[in-house]
Amino acid sequence: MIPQVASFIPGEGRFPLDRGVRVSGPHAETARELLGTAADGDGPGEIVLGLVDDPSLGEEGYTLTVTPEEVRIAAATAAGLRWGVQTLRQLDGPGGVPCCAVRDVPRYAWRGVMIDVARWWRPMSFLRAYVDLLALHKFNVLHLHLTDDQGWRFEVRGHPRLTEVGAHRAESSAGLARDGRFDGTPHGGCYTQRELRDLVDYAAARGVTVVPEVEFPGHSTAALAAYPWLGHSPAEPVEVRTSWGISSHVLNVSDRAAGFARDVLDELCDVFPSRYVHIGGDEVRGGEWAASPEAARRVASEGLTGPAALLGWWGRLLADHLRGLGRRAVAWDDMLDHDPPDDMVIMAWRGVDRIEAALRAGHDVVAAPHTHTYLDYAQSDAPGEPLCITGPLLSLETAYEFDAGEGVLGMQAQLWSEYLPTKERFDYNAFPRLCAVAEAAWSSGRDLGDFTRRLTAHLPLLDEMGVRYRRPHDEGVR
Ligand code: TNX
Repeated sequence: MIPQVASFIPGEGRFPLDRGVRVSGPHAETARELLGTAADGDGPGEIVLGLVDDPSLGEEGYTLTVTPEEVRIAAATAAGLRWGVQTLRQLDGPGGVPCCAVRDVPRYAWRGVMIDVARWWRPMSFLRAYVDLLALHKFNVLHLHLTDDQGWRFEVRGHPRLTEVGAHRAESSAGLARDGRFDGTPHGGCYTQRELRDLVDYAAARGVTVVPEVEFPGHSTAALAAYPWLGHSPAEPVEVRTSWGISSHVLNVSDRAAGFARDVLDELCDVFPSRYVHIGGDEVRGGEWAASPEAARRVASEGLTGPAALLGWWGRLLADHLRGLGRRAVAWDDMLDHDPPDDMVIMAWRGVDRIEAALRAGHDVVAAPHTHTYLDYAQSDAPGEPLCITGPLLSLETAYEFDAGEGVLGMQAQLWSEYLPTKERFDYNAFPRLCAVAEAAWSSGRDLGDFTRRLTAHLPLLDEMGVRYRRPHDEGVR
């Protein structure tokens, strides 16, 4: 099982989990779908789901009892029942499910995976398959990075050029030339609000909340290409970026740009019911603000210390607006240096010390340190390893050993996608390290040897799900 359960007591015998097994109780339908059992199963075996009033199970804990005749899953919530079903699914092996008694509760409330669909658009089938994989590993947040310099993927009805113009870039080979895989053809794609609503529902049925991210005020070249009046050089419009790295362009601080951002958030909140909404806020270059008379006026009227503080102005503006919509803003930890509102959730990416700094400042924190959770980094320096973004080596062991400590809301893995243009490349970077992150996020203890053994037994399930993972300790396979 991955992630490891809190307690497991083995019993005698096995429960045969075949198609004819009857499933009853709340959420039986999703359970049947996950377990592949028939809707009209007529026994003899039975799986009984039941809600119980047991506060010690919390929001997501469950118990699972397997005897040769019957499986019982009990939880205080629908979420707990779903995780119990995922455990049952993982326990199934040749001859059935081994009899046992499991009691399990997660360590952290936020167990996330960020998928960057801005650098490369992915079909909905890809995202659904990843929702299935997240749920299998008991992740409960899919953080969707919907916009960046290289593409805007979220349909905004009030500002249609965001996707008409911003969802397409002139060529795709930038930064991948060394890989020799790209032919320089254009790249583009976006998601309609309808498609995204369907994804939200699909994920919710599996216990996964989709937390959307739209990036302000940096990483916004695609929006500037769509609406040049958002930027600093409307007479010389920028293009949707075709190279990676940090752009010098940022949104301006006009009332019109602020209104635009509010419009986007209104539509975003309409599509995504998540309590949390990510507003970006990372890697903002202040050069354009420093040279802008409009920015100077804003700095003066707001009594700010200088143009750099305009990042905080943006953060407060967006967080206030989201609060009015009953939501909470999440931002990358760059925001921490610019007086963010107390209720802003900080996603600490720049190092473990940023987790501590954000906690000290009294924020809710999601730990996402690049050294341990950036799965776009290479996992080996073996010669046959595919080209990855420049960064420290991040082995399976490094991912596994990360401990986010006490006091954080949770932790998450990042799959920035610059160098992961295809599903094969994405899978290869994601797995099996996502298994390690799943365990770091759910389980309280850590035992690398035991994890490695369980992982070996787990890989056939990933094969079955069509995942093109990197074989652990198999150097340079593709
Ligand atoms: C930094 S982390 C970024 C992303 C890149 C990533 C590549 C963060 C908030 N910004 O724009 O994709 O590095 O590793």
